[in-house]
Amino acid sequence: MDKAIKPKVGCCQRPICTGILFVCLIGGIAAVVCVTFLSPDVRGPTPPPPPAPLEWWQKTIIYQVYPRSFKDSNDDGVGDLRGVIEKLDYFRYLGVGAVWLSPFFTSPMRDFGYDVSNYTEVDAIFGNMTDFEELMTEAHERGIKIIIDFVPNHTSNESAWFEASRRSEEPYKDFYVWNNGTLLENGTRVPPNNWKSVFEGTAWQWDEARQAYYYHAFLASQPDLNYRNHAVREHIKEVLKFWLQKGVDGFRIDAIPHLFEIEDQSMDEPLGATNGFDPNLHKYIKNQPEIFDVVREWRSILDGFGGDRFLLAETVGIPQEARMQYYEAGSVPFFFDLIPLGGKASPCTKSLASCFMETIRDGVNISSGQWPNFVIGNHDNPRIADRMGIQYVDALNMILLTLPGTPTTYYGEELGMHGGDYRGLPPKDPYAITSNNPKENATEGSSLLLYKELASLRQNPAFMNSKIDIPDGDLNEQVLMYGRGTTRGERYLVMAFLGNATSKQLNASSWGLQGKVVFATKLGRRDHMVKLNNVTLNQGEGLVVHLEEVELQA
Ligand SMILES: *[C@@H]1O[C@H](CO)[C@@H](O)[C@H](O)[C@H]1NC(C)=O
Ligand SMILES: *[C@@H]1O[C@H](CO)[C@@H](O)[C@H](O)[C@H]1NC(C)=O
Ligand SMILES: *[C@@H]1O[C@H](CO)[C@@H](O)[C@H](O)[C@H]1NC(C)=O
Ligand SMILES: *[C@@H]1O[C@H](CO)[C@@H](O)[C@H](O)[C@H]1NC(C)=O
Ligand SMILES: *[C@@H]1O[C@H](CO)[C@@H](O)[C@H](O)[C@H]1NC(C)=O
Ligand SMILES: *[C@@H]1O[C@H](CO)[C@@H](O)[C@H](O)[C@H]1NC(C)=O
Ligand SMILES: *[C@@H]1O[C@H](CO)[C@@H](O)[C@H](O)[C@H]1NC(C)=O
Ligand SMILES: *[C@@H]1O[C@H](CO)[C@@H](O)[C@H](O)[C@H]1NC(C)=O
Ligand SMILES: *[C@@H]1O[C@H](CO)[C@@H](O)[C@H](O)[C@H]1NC(C)=O
Ligand SMILES: *[C@@H]1O[C@H](CO)[C@@H](O)[C@H](O)[C@H]1NC(C)=O
Ligand SMILES: *[C@H]1O[C@H](CO)[C@@H](O)[C@H](O)[C@H]1NC(C)=O
Repeated sequence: MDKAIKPKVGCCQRPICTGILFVCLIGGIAAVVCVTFLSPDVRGPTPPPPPAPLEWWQKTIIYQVYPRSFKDSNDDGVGDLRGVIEKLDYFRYLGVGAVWLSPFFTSPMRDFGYDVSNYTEVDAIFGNMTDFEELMTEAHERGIKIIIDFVPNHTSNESAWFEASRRSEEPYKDFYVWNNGTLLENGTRVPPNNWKSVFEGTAWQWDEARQAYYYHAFLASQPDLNYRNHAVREHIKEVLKFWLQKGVDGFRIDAIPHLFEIEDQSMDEPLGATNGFDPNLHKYIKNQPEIFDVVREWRSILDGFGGDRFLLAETVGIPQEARMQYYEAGSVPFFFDLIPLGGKASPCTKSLASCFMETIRDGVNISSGQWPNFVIGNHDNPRIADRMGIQYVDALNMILLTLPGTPTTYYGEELGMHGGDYRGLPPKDPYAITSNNPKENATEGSSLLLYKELASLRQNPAFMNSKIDIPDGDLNEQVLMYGRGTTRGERYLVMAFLGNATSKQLNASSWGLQGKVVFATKLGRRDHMVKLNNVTLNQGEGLVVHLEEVELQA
């Protein structure tokens, strides 16, 4: 386009081209019209339009609360919604603007609430609907948004929907994925195919009442809903509307890549397909293209309640292209890839710092206009301190809160908690953040105060955007380093030593001569100047350095 325009301009500048000036003029006008109206993006020197103002979910930290083990308000040994209400001031103190609540819906709790028997009812162990409504009001009064978990893929086998479906009652008859199975010559009935559940064994469960198999991607007590059935989709939309009317600000959608299986249930999966989440092995039961139509339908329901409602999709084990499709359908795909790093099952065998760098590169490899997000811990995994090392916890919190996009913190990580794998334990309140808190926040340099400082630092526009400067290659494979800033404004260098040595000296002169430390995980460094050609970092130490503008000689 540019090349086509330039010769015309040149022609009109010559003195003896009056004869063809008219032609040039027409051509020029056409070019201007063309450039102005058809392809505004090639106008070269015109500055880009100012970025759209950020939505609330782009400006906040999301704080995940698992209500069952968070705070027990009535001493029955189980955390509850009133417990969450009691901690709302703590969230504000921390600098967290949005809370994501793990499921609190009626459930037999065979999968810790991820087996819902009634989507629109509060389970009695957590309280009642009045408590939830009060939570919404109290949170909103403090400017805190509430995101709730939504488990659309399957219900509990104790759901009224499933009970009606196994009796073949309309409209619930085809609400689930039923199959008569295959009758062998010797009279034995077997499942229709070899599909396996994520947890264990065949994904097909024989149901005596209906005399058919039902499909369950997870536990046998979690029959999958049949999203090819229009009535199911309508019922689920009603559930979304129910909570939107209660004022919820968004949903985190569980296990969404599993929403559909291939329509032809006679298809066996490739041999060798095992349990688990490997996307390459489960090509018929995961990541089906129909998912995005459903996500779009949900997006439009949310938009009916205001365009700023947030849709966060849990998407473990999806290919990169699918990530783009989730964005395009109006959701934000949760980027999980930092979580397994450093652990026993880490997919990355390099140093922790190199693995983080590589994974962060993937995390921000999205189109402009798409908003990144990062998370390092959640309810499905041991604590960061246990997986990656307690000595790195503060630096990892620093990384999470200084990366571009929206960070999600699993509750307790701001205290550097560890040992919290509660799965399979009898109901109790293992964490009692209350008792940790006064001790923690009274101590200067505690994980909590560092977290609070970071939460405040990331309010700076230099951090609240989707841009990151990642150096080419690794300057040092034990030190994670990246730059943050606005296009024309302040710039910051984030650095963390994630290696094993007690300390590390490095030359970061490619970032400038010197800078002022605005955040440090260790006491005593804050507000000091550092010479970037000779920085010493102790093990697990993280710094955020305000880079000094280098004065150019005129
Ligand atoms: C500790 O945190 C509570 C909020 O949970 C706050 O009210 C209190 O002022 C904090 N104490 C200190 C010493 O920062
Ligand atoms: C809900 O529970 C609260 C206690 O948390 C109680 O005061 C209230 O009466 C209950 N509301 C209903 C409708 O049961
Ligand atoms: C869910 O619970 C609500 C309130 O108790 C009730 O009105 C509704 O019928 C229940 N829905 C199902 C599907 O059981
Ligand atoms: C499954 O079996 C029932 C009888 O138990 C029969 O009515 C139904 O047509 C069968 N479905 C299919 C798809 O063959
Ligand atoms: C029927 O055949 C299948 C497959 O060969 C076998 O696994 C099963 O045990 C047989 N059932 C009976 C009752 O013989
Ligand atoms: C639900 O499934 C579990 C596990 O398979 C089973 O123990 C329970 O009896 C089932 N409940 C109903 C109502 O079918
Ligand atoms: C970014 O993702 C695309 C796929 O969407 C891939 O082709 C490309 O190689 C990735 N770029 C980097 C730098 O990883
Ligand atoms: C620290 O050293 C141990 C043992 O050599 C190694 O397994 C671990 O990966 C190292 N940790 C980091 C963060 O490099
Ligand atoms: C740091 O690296 C730069 C560029 O490679 C080099 O010019 C400088 O001498 C180094 N400084 C020190 C103190 O090693
Ligand atoms: C870097 O600083 C340390 C002290 O922090 C000093 O011992 C060392 O000599 C310095 N190295 C260079 C190359 O200036
Ligand atoms: C979700 O439901 C579909 C059937 O509609 C099933 O294929 C998939 O495995 C289920 N996923 C989960 C996580 O339950």
